[in-house]
Amino acid sequence: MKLSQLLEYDPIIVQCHDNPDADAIASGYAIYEYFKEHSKNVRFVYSGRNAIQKSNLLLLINYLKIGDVLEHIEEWKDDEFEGLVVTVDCQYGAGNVTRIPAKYVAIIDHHQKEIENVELSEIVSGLGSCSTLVWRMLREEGFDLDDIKINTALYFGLYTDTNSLSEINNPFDKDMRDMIAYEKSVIIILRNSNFSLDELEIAGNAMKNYLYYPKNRFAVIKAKQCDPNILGLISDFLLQVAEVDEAIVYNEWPGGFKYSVRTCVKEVHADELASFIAEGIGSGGGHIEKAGGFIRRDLYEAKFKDLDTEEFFRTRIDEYFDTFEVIYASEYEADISKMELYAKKKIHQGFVIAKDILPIGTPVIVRTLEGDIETEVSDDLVFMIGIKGEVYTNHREKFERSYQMTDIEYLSDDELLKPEYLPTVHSRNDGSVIDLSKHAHVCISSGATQICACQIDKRVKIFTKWYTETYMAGKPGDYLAVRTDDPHDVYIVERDIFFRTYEKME
Ligand SMILES: [Mn+2]
Repeated sequence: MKLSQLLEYDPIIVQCHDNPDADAIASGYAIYEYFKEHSKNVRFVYSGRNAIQKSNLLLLINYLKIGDVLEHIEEWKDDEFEGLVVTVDCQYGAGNVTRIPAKYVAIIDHHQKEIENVELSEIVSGLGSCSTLVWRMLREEGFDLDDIKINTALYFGLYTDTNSLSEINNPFDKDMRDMIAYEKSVIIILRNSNFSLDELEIAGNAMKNYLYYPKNRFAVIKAKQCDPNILGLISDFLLQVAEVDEAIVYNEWPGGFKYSVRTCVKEVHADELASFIAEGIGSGGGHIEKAGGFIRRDLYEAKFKDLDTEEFFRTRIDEYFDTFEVIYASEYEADISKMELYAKKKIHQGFVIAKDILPIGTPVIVRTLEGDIETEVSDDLVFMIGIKGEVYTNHREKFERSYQMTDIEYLSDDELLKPEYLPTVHSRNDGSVIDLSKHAHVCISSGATQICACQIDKRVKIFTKWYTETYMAGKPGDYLAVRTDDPHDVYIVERDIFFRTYEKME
């Protein structure tokens, strides 16, 4: 979606997520200014029980002179809004943003995609901040980015959303960090106004009363009511304790519990844990290392009656660990006596010989809808594009054994489903971006590939032989597959892809 597509609407409401953070305010404000510039009747709003309290957000609002512009509305009491609601740094319909009934809806966000059916959507999950996304969209429109205050706000949005820029890995984030002109002195003040004295006391008291569970190395802290952003600061701190691999900090609100999750081991993604905690009683999500969520009190009480909240978090997190089987493919011995033999159908797929598009030795990120894959171009590396556009890597020799190469261009083959985000390869040397699908050709599986497979009945995380840093998650109903010619090539195939790709051998 392009920003200019939204110009046909009027009036417009730009809405941040509830209890907005700096990224939501900065990106929302930049969009608001864009609409103002185009003479739209536009409002800039956020919800959540409380008005913004956090010190640096108040300073930011003051700096941008938007104290009278940014409206806090607890809930929408009027009739359906006749214009367009644009949610920024969140997705219309998701749990972290109060619903404003509206005739038209648009989404601009950088979190994992939660909401599927909104046509006017720009959701780019790989980005460190929504500010980056807005910066990119404004540049595409040729919008004048000379406004130092907007730039400073956007920079601060990226700064706060990437753990003080320490978690930047996306080239777009890097571009903005390196290219944008901002007021450094303002950033220094903002980043050093993270706590109020009251909050210092809340955080200090909370930290004294941690609960630690050595078996799975997690710690839980219950804090008093405070700005939800403080939960993140406490959990960032808590995670840095050597004994702690997963940190959960929460507090109670009349409507439920707000919690923040931090993780630092590759077996546990924070977004997954956060969403597991809230399953059926709220919502949770975020990024691999940082996430959060909200549990609704009414649903919690209906399900757990008067279970102590400390006890709830403890049992829920233990359940999370019990629910998963972790498989390290390179040392895994699959029990193939319980599996059945399948052969790969003669299906079309895409492929690119890596060294044809980048020099050997180039460190790259392959960006796909499913996430990023980090690897290095080698003499025998082959990028494969599966039937749903999912990307994985292969080795030349194995590839040639299992597939027949053709001259058909990948994009011109109608048999292949094209994903909404066409995979790209980002060189980590110079930030250049190559559209993988434009270089891909079609290959046809020779049918020689045979696997043993069985349906799984619990959640599985696999560190495959090829990606040892991040796991591939499987859910009950998916298939666990082992190649017959390589017992350590173990992977998960989603149920619907499985039946389109493999057929049972008699
Ligand atoms: Mn954000």
